[in-house]
Amino acid sequence: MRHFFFRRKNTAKYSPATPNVKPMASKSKKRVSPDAKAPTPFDVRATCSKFRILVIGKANAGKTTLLKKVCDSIDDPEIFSPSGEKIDPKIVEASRRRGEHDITNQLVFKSNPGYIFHDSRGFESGTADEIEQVKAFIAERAKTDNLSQQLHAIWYCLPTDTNRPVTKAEEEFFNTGVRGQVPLIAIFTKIDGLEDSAFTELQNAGYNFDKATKKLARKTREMLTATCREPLEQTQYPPSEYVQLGGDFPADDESDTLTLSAVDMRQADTNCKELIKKTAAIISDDALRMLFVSVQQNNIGLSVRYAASK
Ligand SMILES: Nc1nc2c(ncn2[C@@H]2O[C@H](COP(=O)(O)OP(=O)(O)O)[C@@H](O)[C@H]2O)c(=O)[nH]1
Ligand SMILES: [Mg+2]
Repeated sequence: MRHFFFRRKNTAKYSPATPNVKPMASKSKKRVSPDAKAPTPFDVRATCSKFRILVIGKANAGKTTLLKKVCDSIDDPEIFSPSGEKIDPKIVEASRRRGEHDITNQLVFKSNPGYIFHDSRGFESGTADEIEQVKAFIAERAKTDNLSQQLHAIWYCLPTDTNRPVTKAEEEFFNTGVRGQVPLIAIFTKIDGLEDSAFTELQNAGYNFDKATKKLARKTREMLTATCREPLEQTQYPPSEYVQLGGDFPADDESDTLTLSAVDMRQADTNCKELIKKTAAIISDDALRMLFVSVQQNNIGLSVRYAASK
């Protein structure tokens, strides 16, 4: 029996955690805070009702899968121009095929319109132009005093199922301080793929099936540290935080009894709680953190409603 037969139950199709739901009201309600000094989500929403995130990652890094999960959506996002006009997805698809990609477009999921995402396709080798483009976009957003137009966080997706998860171009991104003051989380995706490589390495090293399975969590964590985390930590402007999607390996170094498995984020029972928790933790501005939590709480509310109706 191949080891992943019992670890993976449902890898064939993306299966959503919740169905798509009606959009929540986007207009902020004016409420008076009981404590006038402390900002509440309602106060913040009066000037900025959306949390704006730049998502960076090569094609197939798992960005769309992640965003759908965060927003509890099975549908693709709607696309809006920088001035807020809705764009026909077919036009975007055509330009994507021609190799163009517009980072300034705003992606919004009907199921959680509290988020605005900007999508950047990441950096392959020799993509100095693309790094410049992202740098210009971040710099332009940093210039504005308008909180709702600023970038509030960057989610940088790195697929771990490749030989070199952190490319030279990506090291350059982190060495040249492109992100400025915007908090950035490095998100390691496709950990289940890394785990498969770890299993192969263990078997190649002579471990039988049972032994390899017992050592798997530790080995995967070691590979994650060596090939993903350390190269980023050694850069001049490293990420503010790190999250591995679907692979929460405890820091138990000596025992060989860790049998936790990584999960494929396409599975229905996966979630992004760790990413949400860490994103909230790296937002230094109190008011913005409150906005983020309130945008996300709407989502948790939706999840709870869905669970109750099942
Ligand atoms: N094995 C595995 N595949 C995934 C995972 N997340 C997404 N994928 C698949 O990887 C491919 C690219 O994902 P997508 O979210 O479209 O990536 P994007 O191009 O960065 O938006 C799709 O076929 C997804 O179904 C994961 O956690 N594990
Ligand atoms: Mg995508």
